[in-house]
Amino acid sequence: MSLEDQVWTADDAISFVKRQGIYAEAERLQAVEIGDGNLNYVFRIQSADRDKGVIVKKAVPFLRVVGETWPLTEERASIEAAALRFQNEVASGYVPEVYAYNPDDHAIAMEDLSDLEVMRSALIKGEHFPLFTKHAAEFLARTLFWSSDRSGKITEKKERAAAMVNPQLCEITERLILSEPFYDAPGNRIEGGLEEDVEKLWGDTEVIDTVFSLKDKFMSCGQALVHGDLHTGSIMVDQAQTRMIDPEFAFYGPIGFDPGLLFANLVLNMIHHEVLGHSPSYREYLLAAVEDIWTRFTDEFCELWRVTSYDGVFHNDRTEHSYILGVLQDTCGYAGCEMIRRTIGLASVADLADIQEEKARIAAKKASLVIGSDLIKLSSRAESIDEFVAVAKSLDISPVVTPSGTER
Ligand code: SR1
Ligand code: MG
Repeated sequence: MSLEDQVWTADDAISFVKRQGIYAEAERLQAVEIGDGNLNYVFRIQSADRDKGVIVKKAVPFLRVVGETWPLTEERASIEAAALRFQNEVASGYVPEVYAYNPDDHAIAMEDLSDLEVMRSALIKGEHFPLFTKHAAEFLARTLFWSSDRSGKITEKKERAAAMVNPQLCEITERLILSEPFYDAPGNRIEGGLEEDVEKLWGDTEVIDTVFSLKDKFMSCGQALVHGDLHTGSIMVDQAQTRMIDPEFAFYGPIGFDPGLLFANLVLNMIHHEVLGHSPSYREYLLAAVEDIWTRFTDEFCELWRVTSYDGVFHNDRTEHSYILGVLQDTCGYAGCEMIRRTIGLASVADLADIQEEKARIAAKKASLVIGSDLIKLSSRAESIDEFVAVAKSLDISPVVTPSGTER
């Protein structure tokens, strides 16, 4: 049987939720495959008798977007279930509830969030979410603090870290975010018109050497249980709620990786609106969000650190400042890598790829490469989040189409 024959049908997903006791055998159910991600198959199960459905996420033994030429362990489902359960414990309300996980099926049944929108699509439409910064900051502070050594839960941390070793998914990140976009790798997708920009990036020794350090830290610094893929496609929102989904890349890594990916994707969305000549106030909204998330996240992290007081004399203004500064610098660096890989690497994002007008799309990608490299360089000297925002604002990204859609 080929690996692709192991993909579930809608009936398989229905039989799974019944076996897990979520629905009675006699209940009439419908299932549709709704997954649009790169890795897994996702089914929405609905019963004629209940309003709310159930989501079934099934890991297959290969990377969905590539096929069976890229085999991948199905154990990622156990990492995802464990990460969701931990995150729900310490940051309740910010992740979908897990109803069941079965290690033999490599499948999770979880809360249906179909009433919410994927944040990337909502931001492309120019929507505003007044509670998002508070929610994102609380999720970051609580999950990263309570999984870190700073919480004093040092035995639990080591046990969890051992259970959450995630070598294959980390390798995807090591390749796709922290290696291949920085040399002429076959998987890259470099659009015509970017050749000179890409050559310049690859020839920039400061960028290359800094990416080496960021990659080394990603591979060796188990500070906290990071979500590992916190881009805006991993966030569901509405005006009242924010949920972080899809933590199959979770592992013990550098804290700055999560805010780094999140901020990069907000800046990519900013570029999208800039090149299309949309209202400049949206740029201010997105950059204010970066600043607000950072401030709230670090304030709550430090408050939890003070109250928990595991570090005793070692927790003082000096150590607090240098710890948070290290996280800030990593945040800048990983944000830069994420922007670059979303521009020329294997997995793009709609904020760039779905810009229809070629000139505007190329202008957006050029801007992303410059801001991405500047953020990588900033990572060795950043002192405050204002510098991150200043780099994101530093380019004059002139609109390539007028708001009415006519090319200039
Ligand atoms: C080929 S997998 C590409 C990307 O999809 C996931 O969502 C991660 O971001 C990964 O890097
Ligand atoms: Mg995902």
